[in-house]
Amino acid sequence: MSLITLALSKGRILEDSLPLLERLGMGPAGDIDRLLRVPSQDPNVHLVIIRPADVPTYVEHGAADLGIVGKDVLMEHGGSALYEPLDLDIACCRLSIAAVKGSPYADPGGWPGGRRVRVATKYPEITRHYFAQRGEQVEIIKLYGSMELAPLVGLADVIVDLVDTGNTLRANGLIETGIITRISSRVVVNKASMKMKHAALGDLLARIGSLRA
Ligand code: PRT
Ligand code: MG
Repeated sequence: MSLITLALSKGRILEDSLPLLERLGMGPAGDIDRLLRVPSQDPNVHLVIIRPADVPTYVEHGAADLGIVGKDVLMEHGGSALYEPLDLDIACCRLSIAAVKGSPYADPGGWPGGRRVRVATKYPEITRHYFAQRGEQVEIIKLYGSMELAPLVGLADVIVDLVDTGNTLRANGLIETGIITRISSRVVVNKASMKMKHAALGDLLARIGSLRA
């Protein structure tokens, strides 16, 4: 049996992944608040717990054989260097466009003309692609967090951000004006690992798949 390394996205995806891993007999066998690399209850599986945005990189380079990561992060990372065999249907949300309620940018009839619309987002690649496909030339303002603040202080006209309940938008006087895509967490697999550890990974993927069926 080959040793398998599974990369987990720290934060809310980890929270949603843990019950799944427990049911697979692969829960962490160590202090996940301190350790970055933890053995699991399965002696053949090791866990690495990293920033969500780093998961595709670890798996792409084979530092982890597989990983659990948000579709938002995968889309922003781009490329087809990874297999994406399973949708886990956890940490679900949507990637949406939002504007200040009552502002011209919240008007369903369309944005005011005159100058390029400024879009604040943590997802410049997805955003650029989305608006380009619609023939809209936008100015993208890359932020690392608290996108909701940007239109309130005049840094941007609209934001592209993840929305779940909509409470954060509402609390900040923003309104969702469009949905770019639905998001959930996916299993991604390194292509070389899939060949070299075919039996072990195939078995593991089948077990994960049967869990969610
Ligand atoms: O720490 P680091 O910057 O590396 O990552 P992070 O802070 O983005 O991680 P974390 O723990 O927030 O997890 C992010 C991942 O969880 C995303 O990549 C998504 O795949 C998934 N996810 C699911 C979400 C949400 N739901 C979500 N609601 N990520 C973020 N949110 C935020 C959103 O950005 C907004 O600020 O929650 C707020 C909106 O929630 P509602 O319920 O008020 O609408
Ligand atoms: Mg964070």
